[in-house]
Amino acid sequence: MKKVGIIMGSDSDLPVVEKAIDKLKEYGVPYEVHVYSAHRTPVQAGEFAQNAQEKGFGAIIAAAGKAAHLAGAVAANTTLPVIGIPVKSSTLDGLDALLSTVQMPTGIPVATVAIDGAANAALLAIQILAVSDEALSEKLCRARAAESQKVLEKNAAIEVKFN
Ligand code: RP5
Repeated sequence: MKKVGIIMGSDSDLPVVEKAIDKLKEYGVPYEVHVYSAHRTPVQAGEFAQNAQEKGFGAIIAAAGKAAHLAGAVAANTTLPVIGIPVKSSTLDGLDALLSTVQMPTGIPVATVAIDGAANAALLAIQILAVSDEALSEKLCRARAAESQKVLEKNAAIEVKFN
């Protein structure tokens, strides 16, 4: 199976990124985790992206806060799908990171999840790998069905209480 690369701009992003790591573990998807910064270690961030395809990665998740250029800088250096997590790490509540991550110029897409949306970033990466992995795709379907079942049970309890 292809690996998912997870990179973050600072180790201070780890509490958010851990939710993505947990989700990849849950699905048994191999991953690597690194700290590379678009601003503080731009050479290493670029090299990681340039070598990612031949190193067996199938998708890259990039998490950063403030003027968050990491996902965009990575996307500029690979044609692998790049998923950006805007991290809430400043006085602007993550809106700065959201806009910096989502507003990419045409030609260099970044699939941006919600502010601190690390679990969804992992799920999106898993969905990308599942396009060519039937067992993974079935796991995703089972998880969706289980989620639906939970909501149906909550609905039944609410209906009994109020109707
Ligand atoms: C960004 O600046 C990082 O991704 C982090 O969210 C934020 C703050 O970094 P530190 O000053 O905590 O290292 O580049």
